[in-house]
Amino acid sequence: MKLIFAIINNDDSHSVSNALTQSGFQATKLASTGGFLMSGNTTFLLCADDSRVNDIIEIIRGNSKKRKQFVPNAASFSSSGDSDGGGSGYSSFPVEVSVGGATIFVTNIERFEKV
Ligand code: 2BA
Repeated sequence: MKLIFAIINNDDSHSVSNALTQSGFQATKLASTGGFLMSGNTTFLLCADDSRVNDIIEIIRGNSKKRKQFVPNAASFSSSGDSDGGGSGYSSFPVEVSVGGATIFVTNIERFEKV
Protein backbone atom coordinates (compact mmCIF):
# COMPACT_ATOMS: atom_id res chain seq x y z
CA MET A 1 0.00 0.00 0.00
CA LYS A 2 1.17 3.50 -0.79
CA LEU A 3 0.25 6.94 0.46
CA ILE A 4 0.26 9.60 -2.23
CA PHE A 5 0.56 13.28 -1.40
CA ALA A 6 -0.34 15.39 -4.41
CA ILE A 7 -0.08 19.18 -4.24
CA ILE A 8 -2.41 20.68 -6.82
CA ASN A 9 -3.09 24.24 -7.94
CA ASN A 10 -6.46 25.36 -6.56
CA ASP A 11 -7.65 26.05 -10.11
CA ASP A 12 -7.20 22.35 -10.97
CA SER A 13 -8.47 20.94 -7.71
CA HIS A 14 -12.08 20.38 -8.87
CA SER A 15 -11.20 18.57 -12.07
CA VAL A 16 -8.62 16.38 -10.31
CA SER A 17 -11.13 15.60 -7.59
CA ASN A 18 -13.88 14.74 -10.09
CA ALA A 19 -11.61 12.57 -12.22
CA LEU A 20 -10.33 10.61 -9.21
CA THR A 21 -13.85 10.04 -7.92
CA GLN A 22 -15.13 8.93 -11.33
CA SER A 23 -12.32 6.38 -11.48
CA GLY A 24 -13.25 5.05 -8.06
CA PHE A 25 -10.38 6.47 -5.99
CA GLN A 26 -10.97 7.88 -2.55
CA ALA A 27 -9.12 11.04 -1.60
CA THR A 28 -8.89 13.50 1.26
CA LYS A 29 -8.33 17.12 0.35
CA LEU A 30 -6.42 19.46 2.63
CA ALA A 31 -6.26 23.21 2.18
CA SER A 32 -2.58 24.09 1.98
CA THR A 33 -0.34 27.05 1.23
CA GLY A 34 2.77 27.11 -0.93
CA GLY A 35 5.79 28.29 1.01
CA PHE A 36 7.18 30.29 -1.91
CA LEU A 37 4.16 32.04 -3.44
CA MET A 38 2.23 31.95 -0.15
CA SER A 39 -0.92 31.28 -2.12
CA GLY A 40 -3.48 28.55 -1.59
CA ASN A 41 -3.16 25.12 -3.12
CA THR A 42 -4.81 21.78 -2.39
CA THR A 43 -3.03 18.72 -1.03
CA PHE A 44 -4.68 15.41 -1.89
CA LEU A 45 -4.03 12.35 0.30
CA LEU A 46 -4.72 9.03 -1.38
CA CYS A 47 -4.10 5.55 -0.07
CA ALA A 48 -3.94 2.90 -2.80
CA ASP A 49 -2.55 -0.47 -3.78
CA ASP A 50 0.89 -0.31 -5.35
CA SER A 51 -0.58 -1.45 -8.66
CA ARG A 52 -2.88 1.60 -8.84
CA VAL A 53 -0.30 4.29 -8.13
CA ASN A 54 0.57 4.91 -11.77
CA ASP A 55 -3.12 5.14 -12.69
CA ILE A 56 -3.60 7.81 -10.03
CA ILE A 57 -0.56 9.77 -11.17
CA GLU A 58 -1.80 9.69 -14.77
CA ILE A 59 -5.21 11.00 -13.72
CA ILE A 60 -3.57 13.82 -11.78
CA ARG A 61 -1.21 14.57 -14.65
CA GLY A 62 -4.11 14.74 -17.12
CA ASN A 63 -5.99 17.26 -14.99
CA SER A 64 -3.19 19.54 -13.74
CA LYS A 65 -2.01 22.35 -15.95
CA LYS A 66 1.33 24.13 -15.97
CA ARG A 67 1.01 27.88 -15.51
CA LYS A 68 3.28 30.87 -15.66
CA GLN A 69 2.85 33.28 -12.81
CA PHE A 70 4.48 36.61 -12.08
CA VAL A 71 5.53 37.19 -8.51
CA PRO A 72 7.04 40.30 -7.00
CA ASN A 73 10.72 39.85 -6.36
CA ALA A 74 12.15 42.29 -3.86
CA ALA A 75 15.82 43.18 -4.08
CA SER A 76 17.43 45.50 -1.58
CA PHE A 77 20.62 47.36 -2.31
CA SER A 78 22.95 49.84 -0.73
CA SER A 79 25.28 52.35 -2.33
CA SER A 80 27.71 55.01 -1.24
CA GLY A 81 27.92 56.73 -4.64
CA ASP A 82 24.46 58.28 -4.86
CA SER A 83 24.10 61.99 -5.53
CA ASP A 84 22.52 62.38 -2.16
CA GLY A 85 25.60 61.07 -0.53
CA GLY A 86 24.78 57.39 -0.46
CA GLY A 87 22.36 55.24 1.40
CA SER A 88 20.24 52.23 0.76
CA GLY A 89 17.24 51.52 -1.45
CA TYR A 90 14.61 48.96 -2.17
CA SER A 91 13.58 47.74 -5.60
CA SER A 92 10.71 45.46 -6.48
CA PHE A 93 10.24 43.83 -9.89
CA PRO A 94 8.13 40.90 -11.07
CA VAL A 95 9.72 37.56 -11.83
CA GLU A 96 8.05 34.80 -13.85
CA VAL A 97 7.84 31.35 -12.25
CA SER A 98 6.38 28.18 -13.70
CA VAL A 99 3.84 26.56 -11.37
CA GLY A 100 2.53 23.02 -11.60
CA GLY A 101 1.13 20.75 -12.93
CA ALA A 102 1.29 18.78 -9.68
CA THR A 103 3.92 17.95 -7.09
CA ILE A 104 3.56 14.33 -6.01
CA PHE A 105 5.19 12.30 -3.25
CA VAL A 106 4.64 8.54 -2.92
CA THR A 107 5.45 6.85 0.40
CA ASN A 108 5.03 3.35 1.82
CA ILE A 109 2.25 2.66 4.31
CA GLU A 110 3.31 0.35 7.14
CA ARG A 111 -0.18 -0.28 8.37
CA PHE A 112 -3.64 0.71 7.22
CA GLU A 113 -6.71 0.36 9.43
CA LYS A 114 -10.28 1.51 9.24
CA VAL A 115 -11.85 0.85 12.63
P1 2BA B 1 5.05 27.26 -3.76
O1 2BA B 1 6.05 26.95 -2.71
O2 2BA B 1 4.20 28.46 -3.55
O3 2BA B 1 5.83 27.39 -5.14
C1 2BA B 1 5.18 27.82 -6.32
C2 2BA B 1 6.12 27.79 -7.49
O4 2BA B 1 7.18 28.73 -7.29
C3 2BA B 1 6.80 26.43 -7.68
O5 2BA B 1 5.95 25.63 -8.50
C4 2BA B 1 8.11 26.80 -8.34
O6 2BA B 1 7.96 26.92 -9.74
C5 2BA B 1 8.40 28.19 -7.80
N1 2BA B 1 9.36 28.14 -6.69
C6 2BA B 1 9.21 27.56 -5.50
N2 2BA B 1 10.29 27.78 -4.71
C7 2BA B 1 11.12 28.54 -5.42
C8 2BA B 1 12.41 29.11 -5.18
N3 2BA B 1 13.04 28.94 -4.01
N4 2BA B 1 12.99 29.84 -6.17
C9 2BA B 1 12.36 30.02 -7.35
N5 2BA B 1 11.14 29.51 -7.65
C10 2BA B 1 10.54 28.78 -6.70
P2 2BA B 1 5.87 24.08 -8.26
O7 2BA B 1 7.25 23.49 -8.25
O8 2BA B 1 4.91 23.56 -9.27
O9 2BA B 1 5.30 23.86 -6.81
C11 2BA B 1 3.92 24.10 -6.50
C12 2BA B 1 3.69 23.92 -5.02
O10 2BA B 1 4.00 22.56 -4.67
C13 2BA B 1 4.60 24.75 -4.11
O11 2BA B 1 4.05 26.03 -3.95
C14 2BA B 1 4.59 23.94 -2.83
O12 2BA B 1 3.37 24.15 -2.13
C15 2BA B 1 4.58 22.52 -3.36
N6 2BA B 1 5.94 21.96 -3.48
C16 2BA B 1 6.73 21.99 -4.56
N7 2BA B 1 7.89 21.37 -4.32
C17 2BA B 1 7.83 20.92 -3.04
C18 2BA B 1 8.73 20.20 -2.19
N8 2BA B 1 9.96 19.78 -2.63
N9 2BA B 1 8.35 19.92 -0.93
C19 2BA B 1 7.13 20.32 -0.48
N10 2BA B 1 6.23 21.01 -1.23
C20 2BA B 1 6.58 21.31 -2.49
